[in-house]
Amino acid sequence: MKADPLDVLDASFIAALTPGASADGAPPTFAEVAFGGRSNVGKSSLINTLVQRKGLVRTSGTPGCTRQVNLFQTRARDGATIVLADLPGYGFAKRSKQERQAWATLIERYLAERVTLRALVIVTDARRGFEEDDLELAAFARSARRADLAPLELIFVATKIDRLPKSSARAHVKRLEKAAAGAVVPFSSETGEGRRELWLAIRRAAGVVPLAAEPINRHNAGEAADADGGRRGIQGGS
Ligand SMILES: Nc1nc2c(ncn2[C@@H]2O[C@H](COP(=O)(O)OP(=O)(O)OP(=O)(O)O)[C@@H](O)[C@H]2O)c(=O)[nH]1
Ligand SMILES: [Mg+2]
Repeated sequence: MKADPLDVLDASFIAALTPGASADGAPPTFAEVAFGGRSNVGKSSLINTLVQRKGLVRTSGTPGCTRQVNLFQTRARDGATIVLADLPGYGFAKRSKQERQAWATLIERYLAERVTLRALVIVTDARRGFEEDDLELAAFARSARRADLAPLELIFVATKIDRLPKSSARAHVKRLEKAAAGAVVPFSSETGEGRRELWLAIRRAAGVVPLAAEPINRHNAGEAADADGGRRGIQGGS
C-alpha cells in the first residue's frame, strides 16, 4: 500500500497552559490549531484519531476530563508540522463557578492572543448539533482576536457520526451546516471517518504546506512529462 503523506510520524505533548501560569511555558513555534467545544463531545478522542495514536491525549466518558490547554506537536510523513491545542470543554456545571471562570479566561486569552494560532475547530456531538454556546465561541473567535494578529479560521466538526443511522446521516449533517452557517466535517473517532477531510481543512486553514513534498510517483511523473513534452512541442516549432 502506498504510504499516505498525511500519516503522522511524530506526535508528542509539548506543554500545558493553566489558568494564571505564565505563557513562557509554551513559547509559540509552529502554526497552531485549537479544538474547542462542549465537554464530553469527543475533542480529545478526535485529536488521538488525527494523530493515529490511541493514548496520546487523555479521554474519558466522564465530562470535564481536559482541564488545561494541552499542546501537541505533530509532524506528518510529508513534513507538515502543526501544533494541536486541546481545550477544556465548556458547559460542564460540576466545577465551581470560580474554576469555570478561570477556564473561560484562559481559553479567551489563548484564542485572542496566541500569536501562532491560525484556526479553531469547533467540535460537537453530531446528535446534539451546534448549540448556543458553540455559536458564542465562534462569534468570540471571530471578534476578539487581537487586531495585530491574523484572524482565526473556523472549522466545524460533527463527531460521533458513527452513532447516527447511515441512512439519515447526510441529511442530518446538512441541517447542522445550516445551524453553523458553513461547512461541517462529519467525523468519527471510532471508524476514522472524516480524518483525511479534516486534516486537509486544518492544513488549508492553517496555511501549512508540506516542508518536504512526497516524491511524485511514476504514474504522475509520466503524465507530467507528457504535458511538459506537449508544451515543448509547440515551443519547439519556432
Ligand atoms: N461512538 C463514539 N464515541 C466517541 C467518539 N469520540 C469520543 N467518543 C467517546 O466520548 C467520550 C468523551 O470523549 P473525550 O474525547 O474525552 O471528550 P472531550 O470532548 O475531550 O471531553 P472533555 O475533555 O471533558 O471536554 C468518551 O467516552 C469517548 O470514548 C466517536 O467518534 N464515536
Ligand atoms: Mg478532552
